[in-house]
Amino acid sequence: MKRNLFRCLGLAAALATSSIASAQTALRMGYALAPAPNSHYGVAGSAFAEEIAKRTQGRFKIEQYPNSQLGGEREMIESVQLGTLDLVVTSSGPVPGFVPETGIVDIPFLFRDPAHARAVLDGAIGQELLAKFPARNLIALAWGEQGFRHLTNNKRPVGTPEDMKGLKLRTMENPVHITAFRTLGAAPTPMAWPEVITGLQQGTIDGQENPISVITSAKLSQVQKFLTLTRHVYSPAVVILSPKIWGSLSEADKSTFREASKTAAAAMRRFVDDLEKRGVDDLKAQGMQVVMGIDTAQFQSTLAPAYAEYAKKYGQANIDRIKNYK
Ligand code: EAX
Repeated sequence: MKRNLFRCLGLAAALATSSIASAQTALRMGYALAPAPNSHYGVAGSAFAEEIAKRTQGRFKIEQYPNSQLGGEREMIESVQLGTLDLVVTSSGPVPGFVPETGIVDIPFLFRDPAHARAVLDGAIGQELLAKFPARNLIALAWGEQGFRHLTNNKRPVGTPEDMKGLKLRTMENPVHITAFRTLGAAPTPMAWPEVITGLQQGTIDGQENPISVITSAKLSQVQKFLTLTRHVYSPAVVILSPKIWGSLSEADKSTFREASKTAAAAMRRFVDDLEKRGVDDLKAQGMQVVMGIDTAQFQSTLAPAYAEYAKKYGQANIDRIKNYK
């Protein structure tokens, strides 16, 4: 009698466990840098994971794959498009290769400051851009943030466009950036992030450009001597979901995923704000020689031919709409 009872209890427990397991869907999320608390991507990933688990009572579990484990950002976006990866938190770098219109946000010296950039991206303009992703088989949930990009290199302190001449500069796989650095006189080399550190160590590239958030979390002071606070581009991030997953969600869960991505974006922005306060001092303490600023107008006038190309590609009215946004 007792043995039957225990057998029934065991069966009930097994059924209960398997029903919880089958009721839980694990989603894989990839990103380029360290997990929380050591990078803005990790902070976004963990904030998203916690929010999803809480709001869906554990029906969804986010499994994070940090440190470019699943490849460079372009590769991860392709995997999300194909449905072999569920989520990616990526920089805007490779995105114009999938959604061409987004390249407008990568134009040098377009955004005045973080508040301007956040207002544009969270407002009508930014939401219009996110709405262009589904036609490219990607679901963009929210704009996150990396911060303003700066220049690092091993050759010399850079203070003017003249100093850029001939610099073998790694850029993201982004046509707007490649045009900009070629126009400034550098030798731009588009390269996926996972190859950058080795390239700098081996001298195949002299420098790269990234926000303080990336320079610190990737410990670039170990492979780069000079930093110039160029603030040449505001670098957004974007949380992208696979359309395969999106199509399987109820309306309520779709709203939950959007809200959780906004929570992740807010966590990213807080992380970047905090790092901007102390990141340069930390990099100086780690031995980097820092040029604290440039004559932005001088760089902008050198970039005139690039701006003419951008106006042709994106429309001067669209560029001005962002530039003048209050
Ligand atoms: O982690 O490829 C890049 O430079 C991007 O900023 C990337 O997110 C770095």
